[in-house]
Amino acid sequence: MKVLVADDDPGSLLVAQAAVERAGHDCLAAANGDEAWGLYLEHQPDVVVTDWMMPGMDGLALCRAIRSRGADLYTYIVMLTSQDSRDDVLAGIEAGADDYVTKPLDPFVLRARLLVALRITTLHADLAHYRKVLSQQARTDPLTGLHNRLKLAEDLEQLHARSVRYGEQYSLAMCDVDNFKAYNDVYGHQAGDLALRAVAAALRAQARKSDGVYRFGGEEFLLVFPHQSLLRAKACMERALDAVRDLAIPHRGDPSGQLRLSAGISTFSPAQGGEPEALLGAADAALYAAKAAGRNRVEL
Ligand code: GH3
Ligand code: MG
Ligand code: MG
Ligand code: MG
Repeated sequence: MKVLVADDDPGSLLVAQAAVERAGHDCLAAANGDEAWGLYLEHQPDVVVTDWMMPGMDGLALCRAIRSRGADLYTYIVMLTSQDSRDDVLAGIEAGADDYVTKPLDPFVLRARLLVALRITTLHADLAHYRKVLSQQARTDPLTGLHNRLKLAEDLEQLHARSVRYGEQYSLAMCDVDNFKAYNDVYGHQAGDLALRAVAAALRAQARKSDGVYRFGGEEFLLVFPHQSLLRAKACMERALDAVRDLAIPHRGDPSGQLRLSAGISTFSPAQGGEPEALLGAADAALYAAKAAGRNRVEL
């Protein structure tokens, strides 16, 4: 661990520093609270061992400053104090300290407390890791690996707010595999799954990096084109439909004998306004029109 020790008493600082280093940790030493805060910001230590009474920023203020940052990773704080009255201990813990050690400092006591610190910081690091993994998982469709509807809702809200603020347009395309129920009926559900994965990969590969590609539901995909007009988005979708046709996945249940898509486009323009929900509805209505007009096409 990286351990920051702060104490305005040079003797006490040396004892603490030696104990930290003997325990095998990297030690940063500060002669007062302000210096400690500077080192903290620069080095993000795992543990802070701080004296209570220091000129300038005292231990209590240092605790509060560290806690108010709400950093991703937890900093374990040990207060060093000769003030071991009950009230003082409570004030220290309330300010954000995890533990306290009374002065004069016994190096063995500090080593023991650092073992606890290691346990707690490891726990927090694990927690942060799982939180990140779960958050990614919650936004990913397991079959296709594309982003899912939750991520779409978040991204769309952000894009919409940005577009309103800067007066920019953007377009959405809702697309749906043609006669996919028949595909499952003829080839089986597992083959259907494989086809959906192939379609998803083709859509993702064909789209630009800045375009969003999401699995909206069953065999429906949603594409988001930031800054793009209706006609530009239509051209993009025509290419996407080409890319899926180029996969040449045999489909006996489709008149063409191959797996194909239909799509509907809608656009947000700052002049007309409108909410993302309405845009999704409009793209869905355009998709319905594409289906009604014979499928395998893009409608506005
Ligand atoms: P249309 O051309 O009008 O879109 O006809 P369709 O048959 O594609 O439309 P429908 O909504 O009737 O059928 C969609 C089918 O997609 C039904 C459902 O079983 C299938 N489906 C949805 N999700 C999955 C999936 O994850 N895997 C597989 N294999 N099939 C799925
Ligand atoms: Mg002091
Ligand atoms: Mg369909
Ligand atoms: Mg459908």
